Amino acid sequence: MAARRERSALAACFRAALRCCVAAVVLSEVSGSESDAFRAGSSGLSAAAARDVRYLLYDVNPPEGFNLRRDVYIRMASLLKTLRQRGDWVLVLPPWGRLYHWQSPDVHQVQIPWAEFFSVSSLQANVPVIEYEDFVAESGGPFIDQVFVLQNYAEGWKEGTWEEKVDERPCIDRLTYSKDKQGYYRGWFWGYEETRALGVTCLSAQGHASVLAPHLQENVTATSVMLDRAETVLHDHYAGKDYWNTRRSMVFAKHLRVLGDQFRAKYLNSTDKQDHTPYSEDWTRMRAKLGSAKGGPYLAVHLRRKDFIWGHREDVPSLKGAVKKIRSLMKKHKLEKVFIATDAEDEEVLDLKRLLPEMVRYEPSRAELELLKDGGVAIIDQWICAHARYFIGTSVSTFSFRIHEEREILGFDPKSTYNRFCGDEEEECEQPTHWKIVY
Ligand SMILES: Nc1nc2c(ncn2[C@@H]2O[C@H](COP(=O)(O)OP(=O)(O)OP(=O)(O)O)[C@@H](O)[C@H]2O)c(=O)[nH]1
Ligand SMILES: *[C@@H]1O[C@H](CO)[C@@H](O)[C@H](O)[C@H]1NC(C)=O
Ligand SMILES: *[C@@H]1O[C@H](CO)[C@@H](O)[C@H](O)[C@H]1NC(C)=O
Repeated sequence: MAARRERSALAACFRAALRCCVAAVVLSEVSGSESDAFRAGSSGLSAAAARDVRYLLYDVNPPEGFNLRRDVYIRMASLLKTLRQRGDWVLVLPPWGRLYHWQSPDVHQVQIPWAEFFSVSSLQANVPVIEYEDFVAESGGPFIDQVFVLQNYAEGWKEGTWEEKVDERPCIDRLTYSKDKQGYYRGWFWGYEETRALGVTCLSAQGHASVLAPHLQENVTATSVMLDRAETVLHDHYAGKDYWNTRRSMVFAKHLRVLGDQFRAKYLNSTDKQDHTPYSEDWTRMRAKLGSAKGGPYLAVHLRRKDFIWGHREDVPSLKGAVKKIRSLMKKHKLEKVFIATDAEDEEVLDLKRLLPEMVRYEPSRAELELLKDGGVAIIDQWICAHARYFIGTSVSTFSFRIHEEREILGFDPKSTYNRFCGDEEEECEQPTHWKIVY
């Protein structure tokens, strides 16, 4: 109880400070476009204190990669839309960091705001979202009222009787949260050590994301609710209109697109004008006709290695096998240049260069890497792959899947997009599915 009081006192204090801050802005005589920009940013703050805002936060199982996390965002945005049918919910963007694949040494890769990778105003044109640090500022401090750790049902489900359901249940796995001396729950919280939760319980959930909505609306009164292990719930309607709206709103941050475009122009003779890939910052206006994009005069390849080859998967080619396929595609499509995106170890990249000396790669300098981080570099690779005349990716890699979607948005002929390498000995090499945009 003392804890709760302390928390509300702190919250009130924060709110008061905010109101002062807002008042100060109103009183001061900022003028012109600058003041408009500021108002656009701060109006959310002043309004939040007056509104009955509720916050939805979430996190994903730590081992999951960047591109699966992008997919979980789509599920949460969909849940948020359902929640907003009854209440003023806002989605809090989970800071990026501590990802298993982001291994560049000595680069600080935690507490990364979404704005470093995505255009937040584009996301906001789909659902109301705020960065975590804005949540802390406007909600009254680094406190989350209630964490629900999502899990399956201990008993599984009876065969042939799939039903959608949600129930508070005892935790199946050991909790990754523990109580501190004051009775607050401490946990990872994206690397924000001062963040605390007032309650943590486990919620068994089976079904699509919006199956959680009635529970959060009717049985939970907490203002801020965090769903941990959010990947447990499924898409509401995979590849439906709502899915695509959210996917289309995930516009890459402008600085990353600019760097990718500069690279295309400089090394690949590729510009939007020549390639028929006009882009609008406003995704609601992007509606390229299928087949209208021509793409730059190069073949683009996503060659996923590391954990994909350690398991000796039969659907992933040897380097030799990949190069053979690359050469045959270049010949077939009369392309002289090939762009390679890969997570291969340095040694393997050297082997690849020996087999394919003409290959082009985006290799950031140390300073660029520090600035862009592994996530930004990966996005630039994806952006360049998305603009090629022809693309071939790696079997069941979410990194490749995100490139498919980006090319679909740009209006490429599906034949030039939904391609993947086959394993050297793979007999039935099924190609990726074409998912058409629903506008
Ligand atoms: N720059 C760059 N990084 C890559 C490439 N392929 C993989 N990576 C890195 O490796 C990570 C793993 O790929 P992800 O697709 O995000 O991880 P995932 O969600 O586990 O997906 P899978 O590819 O399906 O494993 C990416 O997030 C990148 O950090 C690439 O071609 N270029
Ligand atoms: C709310 O909780 C009650 C009691 O635990 C439960 O019976 C009911 O189904 C719950 N309602 C929703 C919408 O989850
Ligand atoms: C670049 O492409 C254009 C047409 O798309 C072509 O006319 C030009 O010769 C190319 N330049 C180089 C250096 O290859």
